[in-house]
Amino acid sequence: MKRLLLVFILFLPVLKTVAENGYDCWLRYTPVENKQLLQTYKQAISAIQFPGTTEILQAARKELMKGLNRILQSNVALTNDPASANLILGAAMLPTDIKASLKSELAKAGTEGFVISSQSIHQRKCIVIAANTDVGVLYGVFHFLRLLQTRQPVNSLQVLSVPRLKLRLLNHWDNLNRTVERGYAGFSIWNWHTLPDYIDQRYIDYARANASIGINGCVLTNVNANATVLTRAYLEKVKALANTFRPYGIKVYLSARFSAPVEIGGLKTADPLDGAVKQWWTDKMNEIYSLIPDFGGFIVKANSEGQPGPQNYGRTHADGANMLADAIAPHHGIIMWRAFVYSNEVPDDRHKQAFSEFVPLDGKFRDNVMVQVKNGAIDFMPREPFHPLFGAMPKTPLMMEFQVTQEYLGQGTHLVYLAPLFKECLDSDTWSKGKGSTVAKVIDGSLDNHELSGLAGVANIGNDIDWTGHPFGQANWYALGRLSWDHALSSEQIAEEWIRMSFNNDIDFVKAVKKMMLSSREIMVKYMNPVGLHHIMATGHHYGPAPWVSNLQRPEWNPAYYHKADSMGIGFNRTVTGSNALGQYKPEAAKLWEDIVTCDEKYLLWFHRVPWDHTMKSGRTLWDELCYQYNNGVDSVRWMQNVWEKQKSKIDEQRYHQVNMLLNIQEKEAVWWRNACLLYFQTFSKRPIPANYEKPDQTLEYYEQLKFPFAPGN
Ligand code: GCV
Repeated sequence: MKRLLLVFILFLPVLKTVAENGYDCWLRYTPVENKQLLQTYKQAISAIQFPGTTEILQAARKELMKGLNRILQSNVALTNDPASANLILGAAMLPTDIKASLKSELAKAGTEGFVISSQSIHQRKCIVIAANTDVGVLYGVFHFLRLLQTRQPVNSLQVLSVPRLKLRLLNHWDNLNRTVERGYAGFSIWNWHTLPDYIDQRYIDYARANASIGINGCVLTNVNANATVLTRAYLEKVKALANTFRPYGIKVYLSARFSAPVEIGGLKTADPLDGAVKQWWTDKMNEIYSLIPDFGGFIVKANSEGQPGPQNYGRTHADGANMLADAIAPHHGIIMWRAFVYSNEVPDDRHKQAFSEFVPLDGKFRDNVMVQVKNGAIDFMPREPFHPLFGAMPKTPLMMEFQVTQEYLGQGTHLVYLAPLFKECLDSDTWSKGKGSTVAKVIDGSLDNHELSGLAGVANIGNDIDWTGHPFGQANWYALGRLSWDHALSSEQIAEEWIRMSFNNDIDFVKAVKKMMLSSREIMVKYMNPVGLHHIMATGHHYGPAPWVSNLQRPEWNPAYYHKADSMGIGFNRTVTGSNALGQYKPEAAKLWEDIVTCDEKYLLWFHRVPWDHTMKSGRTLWDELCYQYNNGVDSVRWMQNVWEKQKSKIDEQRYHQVNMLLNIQEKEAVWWRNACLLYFQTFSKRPIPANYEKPDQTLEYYEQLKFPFAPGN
C-alpha cells in the first residue's frame, strides 16, 4: 500500500490530466522543467535584497517571492546583507552606488517605468530591478517573473521599459445589480451587496493580474450609468475597492450619470451652466476625494443611445465635459468624455456623426478632459477602418476605446485573438501630419504633444471561475494590457508570452497554438463579415446573424441600413457619390479605399456599393467571393478544431476539454452565419452557391425564425 502511494506521489507532478480551472490566468508560476535552466536560474537568484515597507513594495515582494518559490521550486532567501545578495530591487531605497550606475537609464524610466540590469557589484554578478517609484519596481517584478515564466535567459539583462500611455484602463460595463452589459462570463465580479466589509480574494487577484500587464486603472461601472453609485453608501464600497487596488498601482474611476443632480441630488435640472448644478458636482467631487484621495475620475456617455447629457439643455458636449472637469480639477482628476454619439434625428450616415459633432469642439475642452473614441466609427465591428476622429482633433487628447468583450465577435464562445484587430487600428496611418501619423501616435500624445494619453478596453471579465468564460478570452485581456503599455509590441510576441505562461513552454505547442490564435480574427471575419460587411447581427442581444432585419424604429439600428443589398448589388456607398464618409479622412488615407477597383477588399462593402458580378482581385465575381470567404471561414474553424485536438497530450484535461467544446460551438455557429447570410443575400443576387461548397442544410425561413430570449449580455 505504502509503495503504491509512493508511486502515485512520484508521478503526480507529471500527469497532464491535473485539472486547471484557469483562475490563475497567466500567473501560474509553473516550475522550470529543464534541469540545466533551473540550475542557471537558481545560481542567478539565490539571495534577494528587497527593502521597503510601503504597501506597493510589500505587494511586489510578496508576488516576487511567490513566483520565485514556485518557479524555482525552492525557498529563495531574502537578505539585508548587500554582500550576499544577487537580486537587488528598489526605488528610493536602492543602494546609492547602484543608483549612480543606472543614472542615465533611470532618467528615462519616468514615474512608472523600470530598469532590469545585470551588474557586477563588488565583483559579484547581480540582477538589479530598479525604478524611480515603487510602482515602477512592481512592474519590474512582474516583467522579471514573465522572463522566468517564458524561460528566457537572465544572465545578461539590459531592459528599460517605460509605458507609452499614461492611462491604461479597463472599462467595466457592470451594473449595480451585478448584470454585465455585453458580458459573457457570468455576473459582475463586484459584489456591491457585501462591499465594503467583505473583500473577496478575487479583487486582489484581479489587481495582481492587471498590474502584471501594466493596467493602472479601472472604471467600475457601466457607461450606461446609474446615479446610485454616487450616493454615500456606494462611495464607501468604491473606497473599499480603491483601497484593495492601490497596492497594485490601480486607480478607480466611475461612470457619471449626467442627470445625477436631479436623480439623487433633488435639483430640478442637470443643466451644466446652472450654478446649483455646478455646486452639486463640486460638492460631490469633494466628498469622493475625501474618501478616495487618488480617485481617477469619470467616464461619461452623454446624449448617446438615450443617456442624458448637456444637449438635453441645449448645451454642447464641451459645456458638459468642462463643467465636470472644473469640479474635479482641484483634485487632479480627469473626465473621459465618450465620442460614441449618433442620433436618428440626424439624417446623415451614422459613420459621420461623431466626427461632425466633435471636430468643431476641438480646442474647447479643458486640459483635464480626454475624448474617448472607439476604434471605428460604427461600433466595435469584426473589422472597421479606423475612426476618422483620430488625427482630426489635434488640440484634444483622444483616448482609444477598444472592446475586449466580444459583443460582435462570437461573444463568449468563439476563439478570436484580438491583438491583430487592436494593432490594425493602432498602426493605421491617419496622415494628419503627413506620412507616419499613426493612430498609435495620436493616442500616445506624441503626434500633437499632449500630456494626457490613454487606452481603455471594455472588459470581458465576470465571476466565472476563469474570469473570462472562454479560456482564450484571457489572451485578449492580456493583450489589451500589454499593448496599452507598449503599442509597438507585436501580436505574435504577446500571443507567445501568453501561451507560455497560461499553458506551457513546449515549443511545438506554442507554435501550433500561436498560429491558430494569429489566424483566428481573420477566420472570424470570413464567416461573419467578409469583404467589409458589417452590423448584420441579430437585434438586441447581437447573438448570431440577422441581415434581414429592416423593421426597427431607428434606421441605423437595422442591418439592412448597412448592407443595402438588392438585385443590383450590395454595400454602403460612402464615397463622394454616396454619404462621403470618406471625406472625413485625409486624402492620403482615403486613397486606400476611395476607388472601387483599387480599394483594399477587406473594406470593399464598407465603402462601396458593388454589383454582384464585380470582378474581385481573386478573379471571382463578388457573389462567388462571398461564397468562397464564408466557406473558407467555416473550413478554417475546422482547421482550428484539428489543431486543438492534436494538443490533447500537452495540456491539462479540463482546459483541453473546455476549449474543445467551445470550438465545437464555434464551428456550429460559423456554419449558421455562413448559411443564414448566403441564403439571405442569395435572394438578391439570384446566383447559385457554387457546387463545390457545402449546401445549407436549413432554409432561410428556419434561420429567420430562430429566437434567443435569454441570450446573455443584453
Ligand atoms: C454600453 C453598443 C452596445 C451597447 C453599449 C454601447 C456603448 O451600442 O451594444 O450595449 O452600451 O455600444 O458603447 O455605449
